Amino acid sequence: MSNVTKDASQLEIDPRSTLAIEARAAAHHALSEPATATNAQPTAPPAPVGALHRFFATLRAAQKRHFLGHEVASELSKFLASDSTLTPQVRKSVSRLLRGCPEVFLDGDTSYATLRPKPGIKRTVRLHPSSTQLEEVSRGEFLRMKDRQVQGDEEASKLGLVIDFSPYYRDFPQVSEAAEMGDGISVLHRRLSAQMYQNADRFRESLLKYLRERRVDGQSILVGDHVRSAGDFAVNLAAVRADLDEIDEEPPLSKLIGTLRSHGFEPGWGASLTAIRETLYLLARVIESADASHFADLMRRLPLVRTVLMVSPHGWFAQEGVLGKPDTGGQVTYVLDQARAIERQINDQLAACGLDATGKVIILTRLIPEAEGTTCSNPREAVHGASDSWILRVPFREPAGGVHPAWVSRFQIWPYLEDFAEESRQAVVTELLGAPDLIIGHYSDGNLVAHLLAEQLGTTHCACVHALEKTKYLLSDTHWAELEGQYHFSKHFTADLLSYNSADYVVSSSLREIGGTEDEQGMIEAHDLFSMPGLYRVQSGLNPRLARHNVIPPGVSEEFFFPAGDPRRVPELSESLSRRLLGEEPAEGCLGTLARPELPMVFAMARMDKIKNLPSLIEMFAAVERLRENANLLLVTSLNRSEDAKDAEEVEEIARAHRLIDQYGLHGSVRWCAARLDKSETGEIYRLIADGRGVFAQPALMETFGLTVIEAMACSLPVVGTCFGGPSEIIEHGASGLVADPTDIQAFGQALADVVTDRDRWCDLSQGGIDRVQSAYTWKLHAERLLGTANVYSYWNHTDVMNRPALDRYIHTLYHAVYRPRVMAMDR
Ligand code: UDP
Ligand code: LCN
Repeated sequence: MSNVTKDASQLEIDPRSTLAIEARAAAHHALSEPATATNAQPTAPPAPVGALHRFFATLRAAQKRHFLGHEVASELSKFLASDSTLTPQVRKSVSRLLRGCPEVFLDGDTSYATLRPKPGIKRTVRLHPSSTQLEEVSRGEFLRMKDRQVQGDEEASKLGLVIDFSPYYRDFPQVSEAAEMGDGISVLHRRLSAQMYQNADRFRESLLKYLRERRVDGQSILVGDHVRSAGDFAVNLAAVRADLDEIDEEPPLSKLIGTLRSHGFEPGWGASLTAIRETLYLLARVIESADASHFADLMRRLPLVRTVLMVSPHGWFAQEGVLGKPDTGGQVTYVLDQARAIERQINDQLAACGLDATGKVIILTRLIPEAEGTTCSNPREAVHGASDSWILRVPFREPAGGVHPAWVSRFQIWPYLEDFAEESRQAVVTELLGAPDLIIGHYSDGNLVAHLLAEQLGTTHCACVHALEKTKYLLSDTHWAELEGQYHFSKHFTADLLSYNSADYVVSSSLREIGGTEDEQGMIEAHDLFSMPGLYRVQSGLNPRLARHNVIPPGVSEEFFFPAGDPRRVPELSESLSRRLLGEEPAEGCLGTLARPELPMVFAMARMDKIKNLPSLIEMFAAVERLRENANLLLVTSLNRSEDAKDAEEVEEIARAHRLIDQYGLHGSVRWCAARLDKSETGEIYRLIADGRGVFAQPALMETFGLTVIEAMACSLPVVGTCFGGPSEIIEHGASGLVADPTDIQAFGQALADVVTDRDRWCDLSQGGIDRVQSAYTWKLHAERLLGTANVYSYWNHTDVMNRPALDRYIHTLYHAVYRPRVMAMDR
């Protein structure tokens, strides 16, 4: 065994496991991008080898063998600052070469590194002391070297399972420019439609077949069954357009439908003469010319989705009284808001297409009999604010078939999911009277179930990511075996590989989730090349450059999250909330008496997970005098007593926070409330804190997106957000909030102090935050894009130009040979 093996207790969550944080000076790239897939290992161009030898020697002096991205970046900036012999040219090229490098290994006297010449592209290289140039090594060899560090030579040299998805994506379009990352739909569409136009007859036939098979409520739409050939289709199209052109005044829709039907067309092309003419114009352009942009516009306009199934099994899924409970946060808010927005968008689209039908959305989750006062034991519940959206709860089963009564942590959920999917399939088909038109999976467990259902029902699968645990827990791949008892990462990461590869398209909330930036590896990208020693080596897992990744950020509910100056505020709600949380004698569950209640509040509200890093906020508050003197700290979490918590991480975090308040003597400046606020109260607490010129703190060690950030911004409350993950993309630093490094206690604390002590700055950031959310983060935008994207992917899947059968068989094999046996061996 080598000296890098850690025991499980040493394994801390580290946000920066995949992130480099400094050395960001260089603006260009040292290596050019390979023309082919990420697996390609072209020859490296000359590198500043002398300087690299010296840099790796300084790493050796640190007595460590493995350096993660942020450590490489910080060591590199120290090295560049200390070595005065380096010429500017050499400095620049070393910085470029190692920019965003996710890891360096020192293996004996040879140094290995992963280089990232561009976001989403990795090279594996090594440097031997006697070498005069960097040597490319294969991904397999690189992973074997990594395993050697943990397993020792003998074990690591054995043949083991290698997972490699790259052959299945050989012909799949990929983004070539970093700027296109997150816009997979455009790239896919451009490339595939160009291919299709090369065989125009085949394309017309396939489009006709696709349109002819569309149904709404069992009724034929768009094109009638009797239009059999592409030739007839084109002739009929010209004829119907000519007839429509002769109509001068807007006739009733029934008459327009009569005209359509007389030429073999069915309803669904529009609700008015103008709309039908426009859509048929797009169709004519698509059939006659090779213009992909018309094709995308056409597909987005068509009423192809009426019923949607959303899958979100874990946590406590309900509309009230659950946020802040373990495993229960933004995803629940997101799914409920998404369901409402999607239903609304489907209804708008069906009406605009002239169809007399309405949309229906089912949210499938888990039924928890021991519901702790929530509605989680209710099998069917109407979604508030929607017309025909429902929460459908299906129980988890014990091996003998009985219902499992209690909540199950997201880390222990795996053995229940296959039975859950099977029972849910029947419930969903009964509820919708057939298969849904679209299945949206949420997070790892939801996407595994969505994958099983989509496969059986033949439906398009859209995967929403929310969070990827591998990037949250430092070294959770390499040291999976030690963590298995508590976290079951072997099942979790395998499920992620299977379901995110099987989904037809993947929706992320931020670019960080996909291919990251030039300085930081993205979260999907972190699943491209990794090893779980003794289990398998992943040579190509999730490729962030495939044109299946799309950034479609969520929004905030405008009903609850509006600016502080808005007349919709309810004075009674403000007063009662202020009394409950901020008053001299607060409600039960609030700890701490404030010596100077008139001071602005540094406010944080989050789950008590390690990753949320709330105890560090206490340290920041204590460490920066300017902050302590000019503000109070308000924490709102669902629990504030360890003895009430059931989740192991929660127990630890609560205890740590209490210790820090005692240690720094912060009584008198901290109010800590155990509360579960409903949405109107949440909106109002942000506004109350904004009334007092406070600030919202989001110091997470890693945040996939961060709904609280946009909620606070929408409510006029300036935010200081973490530089790790989504918040750094939401907040334009200095304009709509501040971004700071939460591992730098002083820096984050100073940023908070800057906001509360400078009135002009506060006003600018407050207004900047409102503007940012209103222009970029609305649910309407989200629903329009998500459904438009679904139409396009669903068409391309139908045409089978993406070679799915081989990929599906590989996923099936891994499910049965790797995932399932491990899951079946778990207790339930
Ligand atoms: N939330 C809440 N009470 C809490 C903690 C969180 O109401 O004690 C809500 C918060 O308003 C937001 C969501 O839960 O809507 C948290 O979402 P975010 O994306 O910030 O974090 P997550 O918990 O999903 O990691
Ligand atoms: C999960 C997270 O960790 C958050 O960052 C997101 O905002 C939330 O899901 C909703 O997507």
